[in-house]
Amino acid sequence: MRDRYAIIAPDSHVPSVLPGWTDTTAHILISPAMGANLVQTSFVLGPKATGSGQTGQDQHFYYVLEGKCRINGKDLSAGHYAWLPPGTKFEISSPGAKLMYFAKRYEPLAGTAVPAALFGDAAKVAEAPYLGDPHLRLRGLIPETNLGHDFAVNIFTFDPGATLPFVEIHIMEHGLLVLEGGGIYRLNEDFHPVHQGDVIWMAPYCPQWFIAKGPGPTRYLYCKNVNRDATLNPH
Ligand code: UGY
Ligand code: MN
Repeated sequence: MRDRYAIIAPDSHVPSVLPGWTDTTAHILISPAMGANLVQTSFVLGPKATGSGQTGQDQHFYYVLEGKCRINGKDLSAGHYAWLPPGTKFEISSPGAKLMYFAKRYEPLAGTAVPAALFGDAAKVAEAPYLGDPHLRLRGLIPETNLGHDFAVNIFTFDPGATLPFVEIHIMEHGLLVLEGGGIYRLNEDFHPVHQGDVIWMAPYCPQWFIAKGPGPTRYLYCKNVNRDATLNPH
């Protein structure tokens, strides 16, 4: 952990008991307690798992890594996801699943409606080459073209040896999970090997770059605040 980033590997996880959840092991990986403006939590749901509550002023995003679960009446399995707007009750049940969860305070935009709840399947979302590189492909799971959305969740796929095209420095903050493969992440001036299951927090303006190793593809799931003038809307 550094001031502007953290890499949280599975062997350091310590579970939390979360009110509203039964038969569930939760690891809160990224949170405001470390200076982040987002939350990223891993949920391992047992055979009798239930979770319920209210999104309140936040938006929730659930991505199914393994198994099956039901979120607000929709049946989801691996690769499926749910985005819940603020002010939404949620009811989750499962016979066993692993979920990755992201949440962020929703920032309303005057004159623009809050989008309705969204359910999807990552496999059905079209992949596009990133900045013209066919070896680096992006899937946007939330339609960012709707300015009502202030939070993007994407999946990046890198062929072996593919890289982010330049060292990024940007106001947006990321929470990230390596879904498959691995490589070397540059964060600030530091270079770290990362593997499947590793989580990375990148604060705003943290310099970031990545090169994927082989032999297979590398995929990561990450979130990003978008579509708001954060210079004028401090949290
Ligand atoms: O969307 C992004 O900012 C992305 N290119 N960043 C990243 O993968 N670290
Ligand atoms: Mn970035």
